Amino acid sequence: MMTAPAELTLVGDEEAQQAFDELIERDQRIEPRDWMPDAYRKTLIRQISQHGHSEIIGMQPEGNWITRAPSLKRKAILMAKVQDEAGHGLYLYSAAQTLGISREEMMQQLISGKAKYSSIFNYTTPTWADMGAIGWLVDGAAICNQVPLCRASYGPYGRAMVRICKEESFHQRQGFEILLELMAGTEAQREMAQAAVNRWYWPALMMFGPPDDESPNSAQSMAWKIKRFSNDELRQRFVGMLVPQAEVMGVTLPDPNLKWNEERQAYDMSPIDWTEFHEVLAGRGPANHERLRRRREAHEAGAWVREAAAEYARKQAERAEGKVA
Ligand code: FAQ
Repeated sequence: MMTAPAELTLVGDEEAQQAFDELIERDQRIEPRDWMPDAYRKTLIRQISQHGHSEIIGMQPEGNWITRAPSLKRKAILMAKVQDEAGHGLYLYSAAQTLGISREEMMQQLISGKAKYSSIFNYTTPTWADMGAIGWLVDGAAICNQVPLCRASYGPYGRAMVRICKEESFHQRQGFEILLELMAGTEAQREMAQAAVNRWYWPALMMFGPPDDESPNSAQSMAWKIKRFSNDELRQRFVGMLVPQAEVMGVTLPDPNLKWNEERQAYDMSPIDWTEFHEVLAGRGPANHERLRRRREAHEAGAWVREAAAEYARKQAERAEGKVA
């Protein structure tokens, strides 16, 4: 008996879904050519592209200090870090492209203001100590969040994360070292370091996303083994990492209620001001407007490079076909 094509598709999808579920269950990787549910593909495109945009926009707060770094050595280190961030953006865009979205589409979503990127990059960097606080707190939070992502079920994302995390470790270290040096300096330098830590501490805690009971994507992303830990679990782990490091530096974490809880084996802390987080996500943070304006300008200024590269590729292809001498 002949099987109708519609039935064939249905049976095929069921089998494919089962094969997908088994791969996830056995903790194996989903690769670009494997069948995957549409919702899995969409959530990966959402998370990976937002992550890529965060790296690209994240170059701006530090880019602001490249020309004003206090020494040649500091300038070289900062330039290398910001270049790493551009590289991370590119790996992430490449990983997202394997899911069927183009680079152009992602860039349009970013510059039109439709796409999200991490709230943290909408804060300003008024002093050199902010470079230390970004490295220590922002890269520190990024590592805490991203090390588990090295085991994300989607192969290209997990593999990109391995290299990114290695580089983030150097970034975190350089931030720690900037603050350590300032804390060993004059009274004014110590005050500058403490003020930067005060500015970045709460926004860095918000990087992990809303509390678990207000995180619409977590449960499904954890079931698909994209995320391995919840937002609150990672935030708690991050605070636990910071406390001994703050002691070494001699900076105070700006939370009067931060206290070790023996019973929970974790730090108790003050509630986070989620109104601020939602304001930043709604485009009303200290630097949202400026970040997007700069990104649009850079995109427009780079148009000639993209056009020249496309034209060169076209000529190369013609040559290969023997049309042009
Ligand atoms: N900012 O349901 P959930 C870096 C959104 S890279 C803005 O919990 P999910 C390196 C979320 O997208 C930093 N939006 O979402 C560097 C969702 O919106 P949607 C970026 C946020 O995805 C260092 C909605 O809220 N890292 O720092 C934020 O399960 C120094 C509901 O939230 C990554 O992207 C936020 N903070 O969990 C560069 C890591 N939090 O899409 C330069 C990968 C949440 O439904 C200098 N991403 N939202 O409209 C992740 O791990 C996850 O996507 C989370 C959010 C944990 C960020």
